[in-house]
Amino acid sequence: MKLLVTAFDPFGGESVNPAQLAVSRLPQRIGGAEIVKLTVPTVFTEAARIAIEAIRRERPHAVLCIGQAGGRAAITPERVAINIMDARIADNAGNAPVDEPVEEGAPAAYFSTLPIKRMVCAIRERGIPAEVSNSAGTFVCNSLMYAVLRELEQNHPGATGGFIHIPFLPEQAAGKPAPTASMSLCDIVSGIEAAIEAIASAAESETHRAKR
Ligand code: PCA
Repeated sequence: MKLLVTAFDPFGGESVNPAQLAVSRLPQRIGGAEIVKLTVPTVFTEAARIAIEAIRRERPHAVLCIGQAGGRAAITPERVAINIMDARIADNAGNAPVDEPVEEGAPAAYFSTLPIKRMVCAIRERGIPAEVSNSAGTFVCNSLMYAVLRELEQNHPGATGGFIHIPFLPEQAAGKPAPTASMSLCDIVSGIEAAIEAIASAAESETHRAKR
């Protein structure tokens, strides 16, 4: 299977985005999946435009988007993306939409179509904290997850997609008031690899079932 993995550039005054660093360290193949990597800007609409362009070009079987959720203490596969943009801070182009839809007239929400519970189990089996998150927030990450799931539903039948939020790195937390949660890059990379193995093996059993 082919898996498109996206990450964001640094935002909100940070000099790194752990998602970008972690994705750049992923190998080219994980659990039988060919990994295609893409960095998108932390900019409303633009992130989705670039991701959708890559989906149309690469035709992946699955799409996994990854972003930083500073303050979280675990790797968190997201359950749902909602049709709202409500920014507390400006994105990297100075946009700060308030209570605007990602797409006018589109459904209120899309559920992740990745095996989020299996991903959480696989990450925990490596001794790394993980849990399902029921909110991807209302900033650029949520809007990218929403736009990707909508694109997959409308134009790529059979392809799955979803999002994982990851914590700050220790060096980011070190500059903030204690206690600020963080996770080592090594654990973040290992956790993402475990999640991708779960996605690949779920896709594999799906294919076997379809063939029978
Ligand atoms: N996290 C932000 C946007 C980019 C990123 O890595 C978010 O959670 O919306």
